[in-house]
Amino acid sequence: MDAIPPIPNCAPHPASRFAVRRASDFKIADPTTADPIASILAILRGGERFLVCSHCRPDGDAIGSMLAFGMLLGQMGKQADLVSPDQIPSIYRGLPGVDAIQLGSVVHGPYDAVILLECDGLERTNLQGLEAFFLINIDHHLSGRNFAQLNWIDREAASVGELVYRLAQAAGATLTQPMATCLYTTILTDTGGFCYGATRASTFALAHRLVLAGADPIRIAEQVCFSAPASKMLLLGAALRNLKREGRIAWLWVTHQEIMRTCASEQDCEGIVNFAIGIAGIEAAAFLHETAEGRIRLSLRSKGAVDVSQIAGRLGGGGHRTSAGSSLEGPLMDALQRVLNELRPSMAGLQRRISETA
Ligand SMILES: [Mn+2]
Repeated sequence: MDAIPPIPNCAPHPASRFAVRRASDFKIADPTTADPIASILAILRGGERFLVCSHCRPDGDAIGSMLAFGMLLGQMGKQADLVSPDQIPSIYRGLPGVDAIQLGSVVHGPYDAVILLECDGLERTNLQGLEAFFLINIDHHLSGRNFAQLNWIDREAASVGELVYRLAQAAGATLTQPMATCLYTTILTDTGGFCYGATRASTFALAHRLVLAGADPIRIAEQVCFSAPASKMLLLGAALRNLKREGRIAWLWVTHQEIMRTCASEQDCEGIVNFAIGIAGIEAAAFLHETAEGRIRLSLRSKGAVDVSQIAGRLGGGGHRTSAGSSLEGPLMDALQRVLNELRPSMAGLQRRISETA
């Protein structure tokens, strides 16, 4: 990875009139407060300057939620710094306000609070210096944890963007076209185009409201779903040559050499696993790719019968029931063996359940 430039706006703010607040300055009796929306709004209204961040290698939900949260803070008259440790994938670079996201790895503040979107712990952010601040954790993953001073985890939400929408509604914010565009992107990407995850009637109701507010579903879909670089298709070809099937499991992989040969980036690995879960009769799928550092990135998908967040959890990662991931030690074939060792028993249980009900 390229050297990460420092975050220009993360130095102490010259106009700042308030002292740096530390997590210990805040007294919240119950971290799993009964009314997280009201508690979060109270913190936002009481402060002036906030940092908004998400997980490393940000996806559509991470980026769209960060941008929408920044817009909400802007409407509230607050200052928002948005930061990512990794580049924004090209398909999201057309999102409104995306230039406001700064690349960086160390944060300084001062901030009244740091908002973490889609993270089950500080380590997911790949940012240093966060532990000094009051932390607000907003998540919808099964693997979500109450690690922050204030936690709002709704595992029913289709995207964290859906939670940002609810927060903006409670704050009385105006749903502008740019905000609606960012929030629609979070739902479109996290549900795989309204195909999986927590897609339900309320998801379409929210999409309806966002389109009425100016989100253009055709233009957003074109940007997000039909703008892949050619390198991604070449990499997909290499991955499909490594496709294997065993019963109800399918898996495929690419080596770092194959990534280099196709001139692909790690971002191009996004979504390749969907071609394996897309096979008839397959209940769980895995895609592994080798990083430049020799680590192995694992993506898991399920059609719902198997909870891949548990499998990812046993391999040091996490996620949702139907979509999860992890980072493993190499070499690639050893990592694949560890993944199959976890997947096979879960499929055996599934086969039993299917034959019992037959
Ligand atoms: Mn998400």
